[in-house]
Amino acid sequence: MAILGLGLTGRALVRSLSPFGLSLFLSEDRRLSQEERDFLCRYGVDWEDGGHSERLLAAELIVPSPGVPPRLPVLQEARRRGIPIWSEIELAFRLARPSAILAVTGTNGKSTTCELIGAILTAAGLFPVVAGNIGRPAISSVEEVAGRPWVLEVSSYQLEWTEAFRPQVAVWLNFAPDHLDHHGSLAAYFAAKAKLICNQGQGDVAVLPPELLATLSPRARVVDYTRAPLPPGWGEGIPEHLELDLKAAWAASCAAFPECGECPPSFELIAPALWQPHRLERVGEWRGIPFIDDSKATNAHATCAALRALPGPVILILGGQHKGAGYEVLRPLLAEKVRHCILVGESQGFFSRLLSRWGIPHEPAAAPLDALRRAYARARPGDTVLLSPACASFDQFENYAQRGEAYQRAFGQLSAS
Ligand code: UMA
Repeated sequence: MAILGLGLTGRALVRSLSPFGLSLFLSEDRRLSQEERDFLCRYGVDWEDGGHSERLLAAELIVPSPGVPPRLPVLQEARRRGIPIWSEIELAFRLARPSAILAVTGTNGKSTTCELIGAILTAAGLFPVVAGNIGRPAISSVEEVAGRPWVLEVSSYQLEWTEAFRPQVAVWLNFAPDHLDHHGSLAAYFAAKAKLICNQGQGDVAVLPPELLATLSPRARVVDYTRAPLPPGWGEGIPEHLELDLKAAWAASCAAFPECGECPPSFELIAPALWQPHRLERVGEWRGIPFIDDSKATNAHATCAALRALPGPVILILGGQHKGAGYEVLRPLLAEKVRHCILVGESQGFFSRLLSRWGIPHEPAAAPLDALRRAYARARPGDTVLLSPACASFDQFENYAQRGEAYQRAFGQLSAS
């Protein structure tokens, strides 16, 4: 078996599969560090680095990491030769024996919804395991999840290479342009997401919003989560996008385990799951101006949700790695709520041209301390400084969490100064 990429997924695959005595070959695009070579050696894994060669084509099965683009020539060739290509989610699905699978996808709100389902099922005494794109590869939880509910966050990158993956309850929260650089087109991105429900049949449930129902014909029973009533006392006063995540989580939990609906837990047990790190996270206040870390907003729609949730005016830290989608949806909210934008990352030039056209004041900064200094210099009493970049983090950081942590550290430096 060949594994492409040695990130979180690649490492989890090596750890989980090597005890089975399989012959594993790992292929990595960049040069591996000494620590990574030692890791592979320890598990008896053969490897190549600095690119993907035709050696991959000798494998009986290829498992690409989610970030590996589907158009990679060697993957195309493997497909042409009929070599099976499965994502790690597909492989984990075939190996695990959970009591039920509740899988969540969508452009935004996936992680929050998964954590909420986890909290609801935990409160019902069902001992769920939450894994997937949320940061813990599904393959790592295959043994632990036996006989327990499996709550999986699945991205379009992971769905792309699925074949048999079939959750009993599939939640597709929303759809907006994103990841066009990876999938190549909006239609390909949509098709990858749609694989979440394509193997479902009678007895399964698809939890969807009405706008997706108009374009899909699920075989599973459909629940429109936007109309699902919440138990009394749940979610009062929370931002609209979180209320939708909560409704989806409640609908999914009740669909998988109807007993949840008979005796809803107290909202206090569930509420902590609404507030994810780096998702509208209030870091602190300096000179009376709050700083909010929304590093998890890696597309324009997520930044829109953040701007809607805040009263304004906002000094917005924007930019990073552009993923090919448009930003037009941001325009009215920028005009309404944003006093000034601080532009960071490799997309600086792109945003500078766009915001000049839209008449939004902006300036470039070298992230993160310089960006925060500039943001605070622009802020007036009553403003909020918001990091909600609408872009991926991979131009400067390993992931959105590392970006959020870097800004939180910089805020600590600034407020101590
Ligand atoms: N690599 C190659 N060849 C390539 C491309 C990459 O060898 O052509 C190598 C890279 O050099 C690197 C490794 O692959 O060493 C990285 O693999 P990866 O990018 O798939 O990252 P992982 O560390 O395995 O993390 C992945 C998800 N990453 C992506 O989808 C980009 C994580 O989601 C997920 O938490 C993790 O698996 C566990 O399931 C992150 C993400 O940004 C949070 N997801 C996107 C999103 O939520 O919008 C989809």
